[in-house]
Amino acid sequence: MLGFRLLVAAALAVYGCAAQNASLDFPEDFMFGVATAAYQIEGAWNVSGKRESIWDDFTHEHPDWIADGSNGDVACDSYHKLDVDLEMLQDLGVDFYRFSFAWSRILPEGHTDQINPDGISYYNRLIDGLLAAGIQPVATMYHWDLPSPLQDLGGWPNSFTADFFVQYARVLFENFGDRVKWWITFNEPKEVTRGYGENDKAPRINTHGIGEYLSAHTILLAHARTYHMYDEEFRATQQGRVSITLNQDFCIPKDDSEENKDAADRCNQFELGWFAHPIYSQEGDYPEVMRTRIDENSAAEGRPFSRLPYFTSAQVEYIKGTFDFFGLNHYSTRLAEDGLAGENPSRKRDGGYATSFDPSWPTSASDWLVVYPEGIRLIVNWINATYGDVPILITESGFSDLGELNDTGRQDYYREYLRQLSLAINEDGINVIGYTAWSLMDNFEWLDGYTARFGLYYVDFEDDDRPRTAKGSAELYKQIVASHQVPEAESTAAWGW
Ligand code: GBE
Repeated sequence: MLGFRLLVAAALAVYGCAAQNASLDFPEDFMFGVATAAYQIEGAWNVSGKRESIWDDFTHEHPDWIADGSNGDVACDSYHKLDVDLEMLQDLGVDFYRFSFAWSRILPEGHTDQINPDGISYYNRLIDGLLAAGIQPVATMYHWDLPSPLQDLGGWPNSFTADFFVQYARVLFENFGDRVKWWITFNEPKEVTRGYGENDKAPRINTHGIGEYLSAHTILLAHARTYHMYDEEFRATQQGRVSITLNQDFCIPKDDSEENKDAADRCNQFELGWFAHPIYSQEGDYPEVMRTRIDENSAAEGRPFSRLPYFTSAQVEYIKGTFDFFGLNHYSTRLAEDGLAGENPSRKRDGGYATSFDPSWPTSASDWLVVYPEGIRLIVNWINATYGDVPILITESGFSDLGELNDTGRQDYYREYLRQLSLAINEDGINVIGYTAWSLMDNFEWLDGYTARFGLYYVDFEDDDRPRTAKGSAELYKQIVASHQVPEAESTAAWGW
């Protein structure tokens, strides 16, 4: 019996190899990780010297804006459960852990005149714990939790916020840069700007069409200054990498018409190019199509200046090239068509496109997240074609459901997205260096509160102890990380692709 089994196993192995062309789906040095963000997991919102951020204020003042009226006061309580988090990471066998620093845990007032030793020691324990387990820290400086005193001064539309950010970044390099070798200045700046141009992000100051462009401008300069500071003062000794994470749910044309192809291109330029073109393109500066349309709209509105601010030519040069890799968060894909959407004026309306989903695409627990695995292959190809052969690190990707332990939807998502990503690498020759599953565990999902869950681990938010339980997807991911192969589907799928 045993002999027969071995024979079958050997035959399968040979078949498997032949089917896989005897090569791995992912190169040996390809890195796999998982991600979280401070406000979504830490809790301890007012513990050990931490002060309020705009997300504390947002959720406390307006529980009615959150689906279940909840907040991140306790969240996964990772501030107190660091050891458990480290065990989970070790069990997954990941190469890296992407987490974010809570600015107001380190600098309670946002300013460097007061550095909170308990905040520093929390992140020291995290970083040392990771390194002891052979896991690289990938650290995000800003994942949406601006210290409230800086919002009182205007927040990101105020260009001086860049000064405060750079000072904060210096504290991070000085305290952690001896051990952190992968830095991300901002997570999803486009989403940050929505706090000043739409109603779905803190601080919910809806200066649409104006505040969103001003905040993007500040963030781009803050990013570039941080990158140059690293170059000038830290790179020689610390030898790390500094970049930014941009998010794009890729836009493809709704049909073959020229106008909808243009609309899809405008979508990608107005959303991804907005930040990517100044940093990653040869020419630098905002994409031409943004410049033209927003200048024209502003003039037509009778304004004496464009709602899209101008960089000086020195600033264009200064921002250009401030990257060591391309951090990309990618979850989903949209169909774009020519047309007007959003408030007047707004970035959405300036873009002149509307987006929708193909009804055949599988859905998730998030209204914006549908499953279109080819999208990840398309977008890394687009980035490569548009900005050249930059190393791409997928810094987030994942799927939401209502909290099933046998999370077949998430398992199918990872299998299919990773299969497409491996095609991008092996067939298309795109330089993708790593993939990050969002998220290590269920956590505070912003406006959705705890209703939409993204974790590889289930978290029981009813239990004071916040116990974590591995879902099926944790097993699957562990297997993929260890083998660098995507296993054939066991057809758990409710959907057949
Ligand atoms: C990331 O954001 C975040 O980095 C992470 O914190 C979060 O938990 C995770 O993903 C899961 O959400 O038609 O333009 O109004 C926009 C994802 C929908 C960012 C797009 C939803 C960006 C959130 C719809 N947004 N996406 S529309």
